[in-house]
Amino acid sequence: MARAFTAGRLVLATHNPGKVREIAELLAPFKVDVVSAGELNLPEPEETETTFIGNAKLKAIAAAKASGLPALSDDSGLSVTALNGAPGIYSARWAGPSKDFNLAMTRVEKELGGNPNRTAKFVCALALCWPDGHCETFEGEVHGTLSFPQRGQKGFGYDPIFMAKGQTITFAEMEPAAKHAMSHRVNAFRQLVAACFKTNQ
Ligand code: ITT
Repeated sequence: MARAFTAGRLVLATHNPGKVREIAELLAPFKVDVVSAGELNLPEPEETETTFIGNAKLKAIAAAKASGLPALSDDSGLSVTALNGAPGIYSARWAGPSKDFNLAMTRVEKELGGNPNRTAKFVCALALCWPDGHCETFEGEVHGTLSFPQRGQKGFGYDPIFMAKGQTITFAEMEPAAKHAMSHRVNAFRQLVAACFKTNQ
């Protein structure tokens, strides 16, 4: 059985403001006081693992040990079928040191070239880790297609080029609540809540 989250305070082990916003919104119905790694001035660990789950654990363990509080991390990315799953765990790194996602999305389009296969998925691994090193991990996905040029101003990262299956607008054109109804992050978050947050509702 998964370890229950019973503390009143949780560190969001991410330095990505888009993730902080989305995860804080998802946690809002629960009685949890949320503080981000940025607010605590925690260092950004190097992502040395080869899987989303591995990197999520590494980030949450680092934040939990540094803060003495349970920490929730998110390792996520875009996986493009015709690019053999790239950029995948390298999704943030494709944006370069200046975190320029125009650059990253242009690279995806360029590498696809004339390939007609535009299917892709977003993957999100969540890790909830405690200062003693214990972790609970969850993975969610949302399948869809890529669409160029970019459309929409909402969301973050690769949202302007991703259309979930059955949708005609990109994630960046959707209201946050609509993205929350179907996203990879929500999918993983629902599993986390079912396993660890039962007593907090
Ligand atoms: P942290 O490690 O501090 O959490 P990061 O941005 O480096 O921040 P990742 O290593 O997990 O995070 O990189 C994932 C990238 O994938 C992220 O920078 C986004 O560009 C992209 N991504 C993840 N979820 C996304 C979403 O819901 N919409 C659009 N892009 C997303």
